[in-house]
Amino acid sequence: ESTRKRLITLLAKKKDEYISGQKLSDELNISRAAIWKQMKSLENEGYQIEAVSRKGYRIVRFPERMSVNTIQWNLKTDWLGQNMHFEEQVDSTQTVAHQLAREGAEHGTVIVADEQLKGRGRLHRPWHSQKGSGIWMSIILRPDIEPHRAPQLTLASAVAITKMLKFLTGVQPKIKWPNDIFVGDRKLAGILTEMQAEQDLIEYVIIGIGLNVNLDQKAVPDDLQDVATSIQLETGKAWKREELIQELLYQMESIYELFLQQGFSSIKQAWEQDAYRLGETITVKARRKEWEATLIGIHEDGALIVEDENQSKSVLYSAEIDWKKGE
Ligand code: BTX
Repeated sequence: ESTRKRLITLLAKKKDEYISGQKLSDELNISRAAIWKQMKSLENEGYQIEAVSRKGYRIVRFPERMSVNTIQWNLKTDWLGQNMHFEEQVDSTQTVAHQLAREGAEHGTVIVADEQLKGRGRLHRPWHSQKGSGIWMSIILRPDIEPHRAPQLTLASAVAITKMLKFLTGVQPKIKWPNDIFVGDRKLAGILTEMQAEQDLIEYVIIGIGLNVNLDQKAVPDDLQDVATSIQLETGKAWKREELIQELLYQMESIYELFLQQGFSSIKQAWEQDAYRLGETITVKARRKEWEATLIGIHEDGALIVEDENQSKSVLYSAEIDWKKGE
């Protein structure tokens, strides 16, 4: 690691705290004059650094370009994202995550990309991941739970995303079972959960999150014009992705801990509170059939509960739901 990178890491650790020149020179093993020179070069790259006598140095503003440093700068998690990778361009952060997980990457490792060339959704559907316009991120988790519970992590992640959106952006998101976040009838975000497991042991789970942030109408591809939305389209302004990622990881970490300690049922209520078309008639596609039903909610274990016109209830573990045909 270069001195420069280590210097940024030291400065970036705490948002509002100063670090003394002496401490920096001890940790990096370079002279005070060399540190001053490094600071000047950082400033030339767009960092704004404040120097206060007897206190030390502090980063006030980061450059526009996203990096591990700009994301970790104000990250309030204990473990999630403390190990982080950032790539300018990848095929898919999922692929990178699988590779890292196989090589032993620790629980809570996060991979963020500025652009994906082959972003993917479920069933090999493509996920449009234009440069600089969204959060394209994968999270490696190593939960000590039975493999059949892994889909609950998708629902838990959806709750974390809605909490972040409501808290920071004021957008009113709805969770469409099992893995999408909608605003109105347009998709704002999608979650792709993949798992490597044996019999009754999870080796790792990868939670992929795609969230459209600064995508304006012109940038939305033709085939997604009626399908997709972004935070910018919903709020009329551009957003700093780092800030959203920091809050999202913070929400994810606390919901994950709740999930492990108290089980999925502790998240069920939060999920249903923001459920898409709860109590309304929807079209359900499952078990090679398609029918209209009322969306009742989710079961204690995360399964979808729907009720048909004869008041007969179904509990579904795999299904696609859509708004009522003809609407
Ligand atoms: P999904 O299969 O539920 O949704 C995929 C469908 O969503 C596509 O068929 C298309 O209709 C629509 N779609 C494609 N791109 C977008 C977009 N940018 N915004 C809105 N709608 C879109 C959802 O799958 C899960 C997606 C996870 C994506 C993340 S990004 C980070 C990680 N890496 C990776 O390759 N995938 C995940």
